[in-house]
Amino acid sequence: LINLTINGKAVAVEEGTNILEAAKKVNIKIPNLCYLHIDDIGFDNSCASCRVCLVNADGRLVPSCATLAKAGMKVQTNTPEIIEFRKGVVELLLSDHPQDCYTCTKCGSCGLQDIAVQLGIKKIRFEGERLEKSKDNSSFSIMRDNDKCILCRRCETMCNQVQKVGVLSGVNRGFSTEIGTFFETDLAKTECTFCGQCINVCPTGALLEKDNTDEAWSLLAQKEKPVMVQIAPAVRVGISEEFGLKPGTISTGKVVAALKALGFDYVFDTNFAADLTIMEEANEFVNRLTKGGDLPIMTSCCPAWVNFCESQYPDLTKYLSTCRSPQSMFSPIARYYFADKVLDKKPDEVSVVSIMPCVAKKYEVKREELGQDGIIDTDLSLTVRELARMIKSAGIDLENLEEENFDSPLGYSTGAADIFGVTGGVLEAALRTAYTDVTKEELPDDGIEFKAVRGFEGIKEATVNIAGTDVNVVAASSLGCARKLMDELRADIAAGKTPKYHIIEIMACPGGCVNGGGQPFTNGDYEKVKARGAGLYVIDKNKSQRKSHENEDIKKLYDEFLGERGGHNAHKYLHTHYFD
Ligand code: HC1
Ligand code: SF4
Repeated sequence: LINLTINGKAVAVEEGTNILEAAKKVNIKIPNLCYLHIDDIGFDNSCASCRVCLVNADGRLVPSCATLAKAGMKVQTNTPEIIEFRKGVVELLLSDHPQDCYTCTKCGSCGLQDIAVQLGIKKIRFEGERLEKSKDNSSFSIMRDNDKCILCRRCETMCNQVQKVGVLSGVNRGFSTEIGTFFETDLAKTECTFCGQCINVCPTGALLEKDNTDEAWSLLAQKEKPVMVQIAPAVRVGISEEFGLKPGTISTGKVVAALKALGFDYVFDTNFAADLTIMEEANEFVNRLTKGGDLPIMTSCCPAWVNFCESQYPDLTKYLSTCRSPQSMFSPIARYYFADKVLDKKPDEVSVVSIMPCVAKKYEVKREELGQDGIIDTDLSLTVRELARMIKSAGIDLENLEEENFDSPLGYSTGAADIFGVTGGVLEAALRTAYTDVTKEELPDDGIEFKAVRGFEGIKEATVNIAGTDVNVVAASSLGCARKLMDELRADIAAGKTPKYHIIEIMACPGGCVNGGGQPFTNGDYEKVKARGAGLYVIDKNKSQRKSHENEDIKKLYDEFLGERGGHNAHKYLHTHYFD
């Protein structure tokens, strides 16, 4: 341990600790802006670009995020000189920042705004040249506005260090420095997966989801055209934080009530389609296992992962399950089954909106293969943050709403569906049904929780014995972890070895959809992500049915509309193909 003093207080820290973290140990908070460290996912942004966290260490002004604590060091964090210096730094940042806080989407959750308030900045003393920087609205998922970028480099760190996609980096020099892409290519034309993790760490409004709330209001205004809405598993735990509730609070009934209050005609559940996904995916796995098909089977419900696989590992797309994601299974069922059978409407006489914790879902809904006869299956995909904004602007008091139930029949789901929203959950849900498909027996109640694939480590492995066969499974979250597994798989195939795993689950966002690029901002607090995941496991535990194949409404859907699992109609409405 290293002993030093900070503002006269003795502190002992491990070697390699920076001053900023050392100060936290004695409850001294050093104001900072660009610094962010998320231990659980290996994210460390301590490039000291903003200089807000300057302290005096042994007589020298140094950035506390990028300076390691040393034995005997004497640190001052809040002398008048330092406070004045910090104010100056923030004023300089503000002097080159658009002054449109009132209309900026990030207003209220902006790190720059927060630090200006915290430091009590009342006026900006500096005026100088301002450069108009680039904007990029080329993708369906992400908006980039470099005028609002403070060059903190968090997005770059996320994309390179954690996601290992490598799309974003600093370009140009000096005052002209910007965060950009290779040759300033539009984001839509790069290998960006639209995972949105860069948005989640951006302190300002420089990176945001593409806002589709205006289109949503327009759909709601068309009274002659019913609007159906589906909500993803991780939405019911994610949205709570937007309304001041504790992370992980289960808000299912309140979101349903809020959506009804907003004017959605039918409030359904993506979970219903998650159960349906398991019916198809478990069937596909068992077929591949017993008939010598391509193994491992890789889950395909995460659209950023699918994008990543298509662009970085096109040779491995044949291992992806051909199942569409639950979002994209739900919409054709809503359009071609519910609209027709229950509403007596044509597929294009209804609208389908999804609420997702994700920005890549906005891209997924635009994929041409996820529609037919010129009708796009899902009209719009909104993030949790967009939904929260709509609820707030309608003056709906979510916290005090009386809970309501989903509409039927596309609103019922088993516990297997809820856990889709957390890393390892799709795999666990698939095992619960694949086991029964192979053995024709039910897992005992105390055997349905596959604990080895739970938790927030990036890669979790297990071996499950099904009818005498050892099935090796693995769940990975983050694209960096995905890359590791894909490199291993590629190497095994090249060496003529049997691949190590039978089933691979991949979620692009660390922790899964509970940490999606469309969830409420956590400011790097990974405990919030864990609490959301724990909330989903509670929902699962409290459900009377916890295996997808027990869902009676799904059975009815096969009887009345789809026919056999994996059959002709199932392929038409529930499966897809990939680009390689
Ligand atoms: Fe997800 Fe999925 S779990 S991808 O993480 O398979 O977004 O929540 O909706 O489609 O069900 C996201 C979450 C979500 C799909 C499901
Ligand atoms: Fe990188 Fe994901 Fe951001 Fe794209 S969305 S730039 S892949 S972090």
